[in-house]
Formats: sequence, structure tokens, C-alpha cells
Amino acid sequence: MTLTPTREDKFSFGLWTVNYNGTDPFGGPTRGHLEIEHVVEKLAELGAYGLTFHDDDLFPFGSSDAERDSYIERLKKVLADTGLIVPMVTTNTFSAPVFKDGGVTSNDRAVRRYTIRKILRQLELGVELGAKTFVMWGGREGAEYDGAKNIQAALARYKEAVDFLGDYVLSQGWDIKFAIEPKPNEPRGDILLPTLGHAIAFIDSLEHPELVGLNPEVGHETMAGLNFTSGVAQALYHGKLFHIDLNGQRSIKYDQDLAFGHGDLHNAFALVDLLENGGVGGGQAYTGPRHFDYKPSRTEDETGVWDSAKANMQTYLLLKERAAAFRADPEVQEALEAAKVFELEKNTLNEGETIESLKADRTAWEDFDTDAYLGGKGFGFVRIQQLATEHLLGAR
Ligand code: ASC
Ligand code: MN
Ligand code: MN
Ligand code: MN
Repeated sequence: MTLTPTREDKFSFGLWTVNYNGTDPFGGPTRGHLEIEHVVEKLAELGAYGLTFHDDDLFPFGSSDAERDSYIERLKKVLADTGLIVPMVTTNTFSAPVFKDGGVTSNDRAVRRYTIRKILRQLELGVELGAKTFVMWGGREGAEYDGAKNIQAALARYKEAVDFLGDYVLSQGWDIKFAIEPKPNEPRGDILLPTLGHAIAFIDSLEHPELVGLNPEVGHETMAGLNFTSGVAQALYHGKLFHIDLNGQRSIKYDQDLAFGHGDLHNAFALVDLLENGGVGGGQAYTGPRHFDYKPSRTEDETGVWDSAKANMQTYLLLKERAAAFRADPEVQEALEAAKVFELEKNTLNEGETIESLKADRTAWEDFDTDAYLGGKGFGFVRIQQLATEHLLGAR
């Protein structure tokens, strides 16, 4: 068992994560700013393979073109020196006052046009740096009051922006795709595309749905009271898991952005098994970056920042090892078999089944003993969960 991350593990970090300075709605920074060279060198040393960033993480909002260029040159140099790559980029369309009512769905048309320009600049930079995914987290796309926003018009403007950007990507022949990141609320009272399901339906309405997928974040689905692993499985089922934001969240409350596994550990265990192996019973696995979008708690100093960066990767690798042990355990396989987990992969209908043949099958109705299910044999799902728990705790 190796807990030392390597580049083959495809771990990546947002520049805004390790550089989070501790600011929250009730207090200012508790840590200083880390220079881009230092961040990239540290991440490379710890075994990550990628850095991601919003435009404003690298060059402050309002930078002149010359300032922007000099930051980009510094980034390129340290990437070349360390061999780190930029697998994904994203745009900050939520921090500056101009985005107070959102970006692509602001009621103010001039803001919407400005937002598309800002996204375009970052898209072009992402392509230049070789990014394959462009994340769109519409944190400010929403409202506090029902009377403030025409939701149908806002969705039409969202679609207009994504379709326009998609057309541009296709016309340029670029190898980059969009990934929408849902979140139910915070900073807005209610955010558009609040869950994976809402986003999947929205993607279906686009001109080029094949260009657009999802970037699910652990904490965001959890804030909506949903099962993250189950949502990610549905994203995989639809071929829409383009990227992922790993972190930890303890129940429905403000967005905690804890380190990966520092929330619902059982669910994180199932998640890693899903990403690595396609989940219980088998299915699509995930091959993209294992991206951490967490915030080192504001109680920590710089040593704590790097310890928490390491913690994300170590927990992932530990869970990967535990998932392999779980699968290799004959008792687990027997419990899954007994619980008919594998039977779900079998088609319900026979090959060439017709309504007539189903009606003629007496075992499907006339001779089927529904009474036997009252007090009959149970499925044994609790046993599976306990076996998972024992593997998780290292007791097996
Ligand atoms: C993102 C993203 C988020 C937010 C948040 C900003 O790009 O994935 O969840 O921005 O991290 O603080
Ligand atoms: Mn088109
Ligand atoms: Mn978050
Ligand atoms: Mn995120």
C-alpha cells in the first residue's frame, strides 16, 4: 500500500484552495498570500500533477494587460520548471461588485456582455495552457427574492452564453469542454442549476450538449441534502462526469469545503470505489483529474495548509486501498451475491420479449407468490454496509 501520491494519481488543486487566506463573512484574513512559484513548487513536491485557477486567482481583478501578462509568464515558467500541468481553468464571475446580481444571468445586460468577454479571455488562456476542461460555477447566478428574477429568462440567457461559447470552441477546433458545477445556495439565496439533476436537464436544452458536462462538488450536493456518490453515478450514467471537485461537508449548512473525507466518510469510501472501479456491481469508472476544491481551515498556519493538502491526497489513496480490499474479500462478494446486487445488471425482459410473451409467463403474475415476501428472506443490505464499515476501519 502506497500513500505517497504520484503524478499517475492525477491529483490537482485549485490555486484558490491552498491560497485561501481565511476570510469569511465574520472575519478577515488569518494568513498571508502565497506566491504562485511557491504554490506550484509545493504542490509538485507533494505529488500533485495539476494546478487549476480562476483568472482572478492568478492576476488580481482589474489588472492591466501588462500585469496580467507578467503573471502568466511567471506561471508558465514555474509549470515548465516543475512539470505541473493545468488540466482545468475557470472564471471568477462572482467576487467583483459588478457581479452582485450574477454574470451571464444578471438583470443588467451590459454586465452580461462584459461577463462573456471575461469568460472568453480565460477560455483563450486555458486553451493556450492546454486545459481540457472549462468549469462554470455560477455562484452569483441566482436571487434572494422571487420577484427579483425571471427564472425562465435567466435560463434562456444562461443557455445563450453557453451556446455562444460552445460555437466558438467548435469554430476554433479547440480540444476543451465545459463542465457546469451546481450549488443550491450561498452566496445567493437560491442559485440557478442548484443540483446535478437540474444541470443535466439544462445541458439537454443546449445547442451542443456533447460539449457540456458536469463538475460535481461533494459539499454542494450535500448542502442540498443529496447523496453525492449517487449523483456522481448518475452523471457517469449519462456520460457527463467531465470533472470533479472533491472535498468534505458535514450535513446541510454553509459550504464548509473541508478536506476530502472530513465529512461523510462512508459516502467518500463509496465515491472512491465508484470513481476507481465503477461502483458496486461494476459500471463506468472515471479517468479524469482528482481535483480538490477545499479550503484549509482559517485556524491553520502555512504548515497546516500543506498538511491539509497532503491529507486530501492521502485520504483518497487510503480509501482507494480500502475499496480494493473490500472488493477482494470473498465474504463481501458472497454478501453482494446474496443481496442480488449483480442480478440488477440482468435485463428485466427476456430477449425479444413481447407484451404477449410477458402475459403468457405465469411466473410473472399468476404463479408469482407475493405473499412469500412478507417475512420471507431479506436482502442483507445492512450486512454489506457493516462489511464496508469494517474495511473502512481497517478491521478486515
Ligand atoms: C469555483 C468552484 C467553487 C467556487 C469556490 C470559490 O470555481 O468550483 O466551488 O469557485 O471554490 O470559493
Ligand atoms: Mn452551433
Ligand atoms: Mn464548495
Ligand atoms: Mn467547487
